[in-house]
Amino acid sequence: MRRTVGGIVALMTTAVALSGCQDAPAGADLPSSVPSATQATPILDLRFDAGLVNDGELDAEIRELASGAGVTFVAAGTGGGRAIAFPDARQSRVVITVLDRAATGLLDPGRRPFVLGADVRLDRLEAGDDLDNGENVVQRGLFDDGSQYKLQLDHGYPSCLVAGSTGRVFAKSEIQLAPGSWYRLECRRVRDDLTVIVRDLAADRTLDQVTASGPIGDVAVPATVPLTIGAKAGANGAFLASSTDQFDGALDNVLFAVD
Ligand SMILES: [Ca+2]
Ligand SMILES: [Ca+2]
Repeated sequence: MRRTVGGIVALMTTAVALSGCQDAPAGADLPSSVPSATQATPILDLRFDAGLVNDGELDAEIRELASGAGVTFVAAGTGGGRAIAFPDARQSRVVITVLDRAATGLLDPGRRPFVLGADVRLDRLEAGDDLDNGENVVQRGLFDDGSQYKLQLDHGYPSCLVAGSTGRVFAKSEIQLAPGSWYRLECRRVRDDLTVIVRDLAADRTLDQVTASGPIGDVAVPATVPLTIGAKAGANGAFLASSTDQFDGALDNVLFAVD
């Protein structure tokens, strides 16, 4: 399924509609100001149909780092095209790094609203052992960098984390993803609100959205720190063979859009 700005807005419309339902999950209220079709700009739009290519605005330097076998291209879910599949984390370590080649700062949303998303299909739930403990989907910045944004799965539960100059907010869904099925996950930051949205792509329906709130402030990471897909990398994009939270499964439609 191709991801467009129109698609983001459609999902937001769904989210707003949900918040008005009596059975909407607690914390699902959304702020009135959300990125609109004319404002949200895809900075990263990785569809994997033609390889590791960015269709978004960023002049992206994309690298794949692996200790053994790398990602493979597999048939995508609904909508056709291709997705990338990571090898079993217990057999090969892989991370895809994305750098802002011209140091434009486009990967730093600052205080503006942004959306970070990906379609995911887990191979299995993590083993939770020394070799496989967590599923990192997309992130920029490490815990010690001050600013960070991150979309991850923890025992199959999607969550979003954003840290900025004034605080850190974490939003976690109560929906545990089923291995083998495609889901669209989004993290949306608007002012002090961070919302995680989980959508079942086969059923074409939003399963959950949870908003957490608190001070976040300015989100900016040094230009030398890459955005990473499927695992984290060390400072300056160095490969971390010791990382245990590699994603196990297939990814598609990685998106980062800023208002
Ligand atoms: Ca694709
Ligand atoms: Ca894993």
